[in-house]
Amino acid sequence: MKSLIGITCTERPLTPVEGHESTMVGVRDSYIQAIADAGGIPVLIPPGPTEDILAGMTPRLDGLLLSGGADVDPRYYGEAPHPCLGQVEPPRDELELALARWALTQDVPLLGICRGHQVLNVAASGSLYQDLPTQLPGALRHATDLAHPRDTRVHPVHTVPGTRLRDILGDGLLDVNSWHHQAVKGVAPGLVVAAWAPDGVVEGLESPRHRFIVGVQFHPEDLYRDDQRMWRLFRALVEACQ
Ligand SMILES: [Mn+2]
Repeated sequence: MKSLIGITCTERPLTPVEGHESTMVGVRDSYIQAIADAGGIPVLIPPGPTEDILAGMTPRLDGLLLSGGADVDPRYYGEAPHPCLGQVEPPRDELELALARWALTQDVPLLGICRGHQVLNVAASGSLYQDLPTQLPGALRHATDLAHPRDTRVHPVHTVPGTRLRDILGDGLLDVNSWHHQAVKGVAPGLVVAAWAPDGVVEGLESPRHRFIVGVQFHPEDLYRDDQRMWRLFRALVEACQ
């Protein structure tokens, strides 16, 4: 039996052409395709389910992919909003923090990507830079110009010896895409840094005491088609679910 992997979705208003006073829920198709190509069954999870829906859904999921998206509300790590904080999506914060805590408690395999990597850290009581350019002025440029293709490699990352991420991605040069202006600041207790950018930004996190709890700040779903190592990351999630 193939594993059911829940993928969290985002919500946005429909355009006037699509219909007024209603919202669209979805996720970039590369996440869905990556799970399918790794041998899993993608299941989309909309923001804002009621507690009973969530309670009925989670036991049927074998694993989770927390996808990329808007900024995490800093109140979840006890900070006031910084002037450069971007858009937040409270129903999605609530959902994903609950799912991440469920995965941590029940040892359910979880891969967090970009925002999902940050959500994982916050769910485990870590904190974030709300805006890298202003809060870590020496940092590389991690927010790539939106005109570039999603697979544009803009900076290297170095995996940490002894980590699961090193086992999966190897020790070779890993050039990655980068579509974030927030980043992990205080690493949560129980998580370890598994990959760094050369400027010290945390690009990978994992939990050594779980089956598979991994976060990456880059976007492997946009890289795996021509980088087998990125496919192995999704494959490792699917295999951990079986
Ligand atoms: Mn980056």
